[in-house]
Amino acid sequence: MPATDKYNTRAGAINSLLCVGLDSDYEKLPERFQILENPQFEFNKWIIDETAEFAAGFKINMAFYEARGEKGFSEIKLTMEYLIEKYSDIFTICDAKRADIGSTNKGYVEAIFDFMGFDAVTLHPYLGREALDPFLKRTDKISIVLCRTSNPGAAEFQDLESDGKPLWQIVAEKVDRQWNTSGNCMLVVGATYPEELATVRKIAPGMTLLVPGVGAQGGSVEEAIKAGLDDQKKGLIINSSRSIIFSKDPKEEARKLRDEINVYR
Ligand code: OMP
Repeated sequence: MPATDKYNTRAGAINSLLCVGLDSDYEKLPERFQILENPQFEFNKWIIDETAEFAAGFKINMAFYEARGEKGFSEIKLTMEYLIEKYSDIFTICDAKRADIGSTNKGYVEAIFDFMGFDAVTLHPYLGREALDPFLKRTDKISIVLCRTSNPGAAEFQDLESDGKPLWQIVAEKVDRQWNTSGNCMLVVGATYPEELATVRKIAPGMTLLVPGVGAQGGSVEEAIKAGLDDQKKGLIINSSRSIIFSKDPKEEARKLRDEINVYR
């Protein structure tokens, strides 16, 4: 099954556009997990089991694992093995923000898609389509390209204009019209920029958008949903990490956010 279908099937089956971010910073784990042999994996396993019924996707940001060297890397692998074995219908995103020259990208493709088994990866577009080819030609997987990021300083480069258009709009147009020939691209647009999100939706009416920035970063769920839904009232992957996984009750927080998203659909 193509990976876009995998996301849509799961989102439809459980009526949810929620992606739970497994940003399992070791320092922030409850002590009962920190003392275990595989603390990040055991924590993830607990979060996954608690939130899976509301999750159309899980996103693992590699930074929080790479910080622990080879130990962290093995805990991503354990987490992916668990997801593939127990929740094979849930869409998995490796948030690595990769991209290099083409020959180097081949290594990232093998590590992320084949060794770890993710369905999708986040990529920055700076090196251009030619360099990203090893990702794009994996038609069984999804390339999620950064378009308008959620951070306060996103404008520094992304708002620079060429032919009267900001760079993020050019990225949205290129990915939609030239890179997505196999239907295996998505775009990242932060919930913290709902106006830009609405513009990206106009530029790319049929594209699925990964939207981080609700919860800890303060983006409005209502504004993001209203700005970003496609004409089928779908087409969004709403990610929240810290505000779910480090809350008192991750299950309840995931349920609340799933329901809040659905209210505005
Ligand atoms: P919380 O702010 O804790 O919900 O985490 C947001 C997650 O989304 C982190 O893993 C970020 O690295 C990631 N993210 C952004 O916050 N902003 C972006 O523009 C893009 C991403 C991403 O690619 O997922």
